[in-house]
Amino acid sequence: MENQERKKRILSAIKPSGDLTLGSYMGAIKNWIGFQDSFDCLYCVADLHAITVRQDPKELRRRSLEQLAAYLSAGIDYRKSIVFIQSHVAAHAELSWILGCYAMFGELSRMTQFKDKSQKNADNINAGLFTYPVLMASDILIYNADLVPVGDDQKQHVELTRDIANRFNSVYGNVFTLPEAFVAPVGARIMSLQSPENKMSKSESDPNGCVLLMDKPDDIMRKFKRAVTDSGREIRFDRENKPGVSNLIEIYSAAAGISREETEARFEGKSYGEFKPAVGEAVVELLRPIRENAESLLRDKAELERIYKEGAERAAALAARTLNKVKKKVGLIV
Ligand code: AQP
Repeated sequence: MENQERKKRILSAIKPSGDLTLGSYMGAIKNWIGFQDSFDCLYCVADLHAITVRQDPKELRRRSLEQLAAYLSAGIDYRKSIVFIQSHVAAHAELSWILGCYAMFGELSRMTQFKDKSQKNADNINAGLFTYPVLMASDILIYNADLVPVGDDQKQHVELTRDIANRFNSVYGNVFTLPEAFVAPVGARIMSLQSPENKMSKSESDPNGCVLLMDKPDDIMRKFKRAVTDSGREIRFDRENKPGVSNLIEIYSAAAGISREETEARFEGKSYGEFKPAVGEAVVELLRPIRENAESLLRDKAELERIYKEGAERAAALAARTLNKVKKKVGLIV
């Protein structure tokens, strides 16, 4: 209908550079599920971004499929949202080349993630690591996404995407929608179980600090029983002075769907020894259906393939429109 407003479009991606964690689920994927009713959503497995750091090819393939299965089993509905694998839509890489000609060396050099990753991968500071934000800009702009749900570390890249889009639009007219970083109103920030001052992340070196989405119940329980707390006794939320306990409260509250205060009240007078396994059990129950559904999807390779191919086709159709327009604008023969 003509006067019906178009839903805002969301694009979000996670790169399969490690196994998904409880943090990726509680901080990102869980929000994605909720967005599906109010927004027009595209969710992608950013495998091209993953190869900016050297990957074992077999592992990368396993993780890409596992990540896709996890999206679906967690509640991303491939009929509502477009779910796809980045490298299946060649237009991302094509647009990325063009946009690279509108991104400045100086601004790319200022990206903090580039600086961090260069330090961590001093023996492989490749050009892909440097132009990573250009590919990300292409992922976003090719779909004219309005909103990009991101963690803090990616906000700078969304700003850069806007700068590139603005620069392009100022020469060629209104080609790209200017996207905004979207910080979801709810969304837990989950810290490592072993060093709660650091974010739980898929590249964490201590396996006990990080709960994987596909972890079995025994592993989850073991990790929570070993979780770092503090020398006090109270189960009270205080990030600064009690980071370990506060993180466990955050996790329990998110898993049980209650507030921090309710969690504190539920465990008032209980010891850490009682609290830690209770958090473990809540997480086991939260992740059980996701893992089981993902495992059965992964056994049905044909179905998974059907889903990602359909997703790629739908995404490619949208992407082709933008890419064609861009090519014409810059003077390529289409
Ligand atoms: N612990 C977390 N708490 C809340 N949100 C989190 N996210 C990740 N970890 C947490 C959110 O998930 C999305 C994907 O983030 P990511 O790919 O940057 O995940 P990561 O585990 O943090 O990855 P690494 O360790 O930084 O891996 P590499 O080095 O390969 O990039 C984001 O929306 C993020 O906010």
